[in-house]
Amino acid sequence: MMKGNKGRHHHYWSKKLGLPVVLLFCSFFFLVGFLISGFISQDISHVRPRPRLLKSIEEERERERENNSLSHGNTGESSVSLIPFQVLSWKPRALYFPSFATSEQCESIINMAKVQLKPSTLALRKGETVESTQGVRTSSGMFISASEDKTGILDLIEQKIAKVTMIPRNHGEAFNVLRYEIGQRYQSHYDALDPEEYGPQKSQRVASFLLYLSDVEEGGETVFPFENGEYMDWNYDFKKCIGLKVKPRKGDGLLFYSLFPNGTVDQLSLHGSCPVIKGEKWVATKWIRDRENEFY
Ligand SMILES: O=C(O)CCC(=O)C(=O)O
Repeated sequence: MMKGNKGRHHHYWSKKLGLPVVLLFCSFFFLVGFLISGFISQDISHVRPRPRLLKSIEEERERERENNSLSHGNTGESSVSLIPFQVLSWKPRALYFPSFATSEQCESIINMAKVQLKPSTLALRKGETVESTQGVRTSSGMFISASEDKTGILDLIEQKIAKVTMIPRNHGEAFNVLRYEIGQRYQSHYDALDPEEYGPQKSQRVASFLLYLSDVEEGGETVFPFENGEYMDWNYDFKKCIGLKVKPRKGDGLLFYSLFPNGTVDQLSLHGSCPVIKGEKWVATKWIRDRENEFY
């Protein structure tokens, strides 16, 4: 019954006004609606969220992260972590983590280390001596484990490294905090220690994590001369510092793998530190092994 009435009304108006007028009306309302919506969206783009609003947006995101997380195991975590990274290379496998640590954390590590620096040493191959390897690694450094750092900063950093590598903390060696002054460098080398060259090893270095503690004005890049395997020149001149160069940025992290998943050494993981040309370089290295560290 109602349906029939509506149909009659519709018929009445279109008959009375005529189809072209109805169409004109529709177009007019469409146009007005379109203009108003454009105006509103333009206006909104100029409005900056106020700090209180930002806070509530952040809280909302935090809640979303918590809501997005799954029920976890006894050793898992209750929320989703957001740790941004960039794949720098697949050959070797190298990842970059912007803002891995805060500026204050970096400064605190430097302050802890700078009173204990000694000339850096090297693992020696069979037949090598301290004299024969002079000039290979000219930085100063010191070793510190997370448990020795009473501020708790190295503990936090170590937890974060374990999270991004998914290799438990007790596979890591103590942090080696290094300072490079102008002209100082580390010639290209492998972190993995081949037992044929270095003698029997209890465990092998799988990966290395470098936390840059300072910016460097010029030079001081971490360099991977054989990246992608295109120019594998064994007579490589380290002074040229050619290859994939990673410029240190305070608070950023670099992770690369020395071993393939099958446990063999990735020949492309050869790396070093270019000489500092201007400024000073500070970096904390953590070598991560394939077995638990018995001294941990
Ligand atoms: O200082 C760097 O950029 C590289 C350090 C390094 O190669 C190492 O500690 O094994």
